[in-house]
Amino acid sequence: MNFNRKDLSDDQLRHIYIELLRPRLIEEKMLVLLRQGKIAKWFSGIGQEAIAVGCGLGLDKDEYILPMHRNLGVFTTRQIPLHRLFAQWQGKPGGFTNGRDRSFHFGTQEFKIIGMISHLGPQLGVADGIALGNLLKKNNQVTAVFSGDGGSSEGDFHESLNVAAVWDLPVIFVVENNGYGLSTPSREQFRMKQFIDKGIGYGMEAVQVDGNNILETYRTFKRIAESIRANPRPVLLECLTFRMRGHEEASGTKYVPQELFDEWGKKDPLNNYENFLLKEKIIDEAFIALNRREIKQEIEKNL
Ligand SMILES: Cc1ncc(C[n+]2csc(CCOP(=O)(O)OP(=O)(O)O)c2C)c(N)n1
Repeated sequence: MNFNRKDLSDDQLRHIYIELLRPRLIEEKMLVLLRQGKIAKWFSGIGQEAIAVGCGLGLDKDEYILPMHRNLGVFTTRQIPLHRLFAQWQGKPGGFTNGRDRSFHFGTQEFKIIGMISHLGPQLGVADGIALGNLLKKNNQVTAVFSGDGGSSEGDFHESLNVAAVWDLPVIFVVENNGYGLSTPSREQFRMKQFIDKGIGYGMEAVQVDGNNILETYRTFKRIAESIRANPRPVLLECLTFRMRGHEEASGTKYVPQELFDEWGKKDPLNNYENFLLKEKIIDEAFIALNRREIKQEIEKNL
């Protein structure tokens, strides 16, 4: 994986590293809590973190993001206090839905995150509505909404992209193309080669990015957001990645060939970025150990 730092300072590169590390360590802890029966279910984003983190860092804090079930990095980059997230997932008071929900189906106006709609596709239309409001208010804000490759087979995907194109709505439609919609592989889901090819049909700019390369995702979100603020329009952003665990923890991964895990394991977003920073001497082993320790302490303190 090639990383190009361009104009990013050492401090910025280190900050991005910590933002990428945090959701990974939170997830590892949640997987332990799941085994202990302290949370009911978990949708893992391990291996896909660079997309949510790149989005959270690339947009302004007052711009709406509509994440999905694998986008923990959106919540952590918005600096939501961890005790509130942990309370939410454990169905405790102090979360965002007063114990009524224990998954990723929650939002928070305070942090400009709209809760995922379980039916997947409909949330793209909600992003259109927010973007229309922004357009009418002329506030130059961008909205980012996530869909999986599987979710894109729902009719709402077409309707939402089409109207956004026709009305020049300032939305980034993020497609996390991870090759599977639950157990259905892409080849049984659609015939096109890549999502950016859909851009032509909608008359919409479409950009493809290595979704595991944090500098690429961050920079692409930032660049597209700046461009949309100046010139309101939708952009389709296809992020190529892979789901390294099951759809959710109970459903297993028997249907995924081992070669795919081997291939994508080598493209792990955190390991690759860490190795790049080590090689460039921007961080050292002591920095890694310190930050891992600090984040783990932060997690324990907030449980
Ligand atoms: C209408 C509807 N069908 C099925 C589901 C169950 N479901 C939730 S997520 C999901 C898989 C979606 O796959 P994809 O969009 O590729 O996202 P990924 O899980 O790969 O991140 C399914 C089948 C649902 N929530 N709503």
